Amino acid sequence: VTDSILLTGVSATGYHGVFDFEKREGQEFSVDIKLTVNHDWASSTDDVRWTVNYASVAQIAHEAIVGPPVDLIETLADQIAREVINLAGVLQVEVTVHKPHAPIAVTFGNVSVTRTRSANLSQSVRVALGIGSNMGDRQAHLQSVLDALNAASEVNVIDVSPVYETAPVGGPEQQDFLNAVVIINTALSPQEVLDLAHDCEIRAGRVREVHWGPRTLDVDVLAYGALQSDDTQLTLPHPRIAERGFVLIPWADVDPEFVPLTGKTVADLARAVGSDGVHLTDIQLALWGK
Ligand code: PH2
Ligand code: MG
Ligand code: MG
Repeated sequence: VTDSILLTGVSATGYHGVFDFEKREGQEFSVDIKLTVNHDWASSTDDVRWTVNYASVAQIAHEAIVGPPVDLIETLADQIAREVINLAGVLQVEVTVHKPHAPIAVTFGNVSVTRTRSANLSQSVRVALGIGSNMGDRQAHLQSVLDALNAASEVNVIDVSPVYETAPVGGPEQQDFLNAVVIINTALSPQEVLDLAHDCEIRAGRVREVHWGPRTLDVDVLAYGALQSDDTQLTLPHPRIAERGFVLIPWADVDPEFVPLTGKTVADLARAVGSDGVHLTDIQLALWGK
């Protein structure tokens, strides 16, 4: 990802420094912050909720400057970096703290320190994918999703549910499905996850002939962290999860405590919908791919 947000010159009087007179009299501190983010989702929705609000970032920097005095600007930079990296969607942050009037006995232009922190991929967004197949080698099609996810960069495959054989819900008369749910952690944007899901479907030779008809492979994004979106391309959480045993039963096996809908865990939703037409198989998918 190469998108960024640059915020410069957040300045205020602070009382940081090694010397007593610095803590007593105070002086100007100025902070620059460079965020590495992913603009895909924000620009496609034009919605500030899907990006990092730079006003919140400025607020964090300002509060650190005017907050409790510390000795070193390194400490100040790190405090700001720690808080900013925890904002949802920040992949990396570079914080520079300037102390333009530092007590230095010779003429100088400026002095600053920079602290960089990266989001740990294992702390990135948790995504649930529902996978299904009812044509051709169904098990091989499901396995191909795990293979593709393992090969993708910025994706950590966390878990895969047991495989269930399920009666088709809706659509024309068709064969039973094999269904499972995969949990990944990823730094990809929702749009990138959707693109990856579509790549998997295409590689399995999917053709979209009949709406809700038989398919070699269907990969649905069930949830992207706590993101709620009514984008027509990608509604999140997936709009029909609450009615679908073939999604909820396997999902409850791998992430029962996750809360996709207000106040209801996956386990709650699975209990409510029941397991009619959803039968456990002994098929095991290879989590780390083949
Ligand atoms: N997918 C559908 C419609 N109906 N039924 C089952 N049992 N499994 C599916 O994956 C499935 C379905 C649309 O995506
Ligand atoms: Mg589907
Ligand atoms: Mg689909």
